[in-house]
Order: sequence, then C-alpha cells, then structure tokens
Amino acid sequence: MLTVLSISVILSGCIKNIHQAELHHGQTSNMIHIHNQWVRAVPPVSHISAAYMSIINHGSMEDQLLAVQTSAAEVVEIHNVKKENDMMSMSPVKFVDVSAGGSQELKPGGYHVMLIKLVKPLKVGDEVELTLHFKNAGMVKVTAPVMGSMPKGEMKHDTKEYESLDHAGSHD
Ligand SMILES: [Cu+2]
Repeated sequence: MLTVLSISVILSGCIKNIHQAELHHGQTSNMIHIHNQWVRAVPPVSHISAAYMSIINHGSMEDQLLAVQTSAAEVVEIHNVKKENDMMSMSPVKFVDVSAGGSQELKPGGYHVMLIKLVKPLKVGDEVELTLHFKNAGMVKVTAPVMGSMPKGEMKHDTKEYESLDHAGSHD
C-alpha cells in the first residue's frame, strides 16, 4: 500500500513538472529542457546573428547538441569562442556536450548558435523557431524571442565579464 502511494506521488510529481516545463519553455523532449533561449537583434545591414540558451539534460545519459535548423537563416553553425593571446576568436564545433543530469550554457563569449545569411532582419519583438538536433534526445523545437541583450535576471556571473565577452563575440 505504501509502495503504491509513493509511486503515485512520484508520478504526479513528474507530470506536474512536465506541464510546468511545457508552459514555460515549450520544449518537446522529456530529457532535454531548453531555458532562456533568445536571439540577438541586429541592425538591418547585418546578415549575421546568434542564438543563445541554457540546455538542461534531465536524462541519465550524456547527450550532444549536433546541429540546429531555422528558417530565419540560410546557414546555421555551432560556434565556440576561445581566447588566444588576448584575442577572442570563434570557430565552428561539431557538437556541444551536455553531461548526464547536467547543463550547458550557450551564451555570449562561449558556445553559441551562429545564424548566417539571415533571411530577413531580426528586430526586437520578432520570434525565431529553432529546431535543435540532439544525439540521444532527437529533435527539440523551441521558439526564441529576438532581444537586444541577454535576458535580465539570468546573469549569474560578473556583469563586467559578460559585457566584455559580449563585445568580443559580436560578429559585425
Ligand atoms: Cu560565431
């Protein structure tokens, strides 16, 4: 009896969590949750932008973000920013690891999704549909708002660090 009761408590707990996640984030995978996704607004002359997000892996297996698709850009690449000899440079990566039960930040100055050859200018208030392809979790679709800067309240680190990385990470 006790066992049945605790199972039902666990189950209802899970269902509640899934509902909350859907309401707030709209992701489709049970194991991979995407939070705080956003795309950088760019001036109309710019044909390049970037998408950022937090990837949370609730699964017991390590996963990898392999590719991203969107109709907003002709070319999409996953990049990382590295600092070498005081110079910030970015280069494409084949995948981004997300450890089992862990998370990975795609943020200015680090991993980011490069949107190249934008189909139309991205202005604040627009929305971009992104389809993320994970090795284990498969496809995860998210809608990312276009914003001028990183969402407020999500900065867990030193603001100065973000600002300097931010400038170095712009692609114009
Ligand atoms: Cu880049």
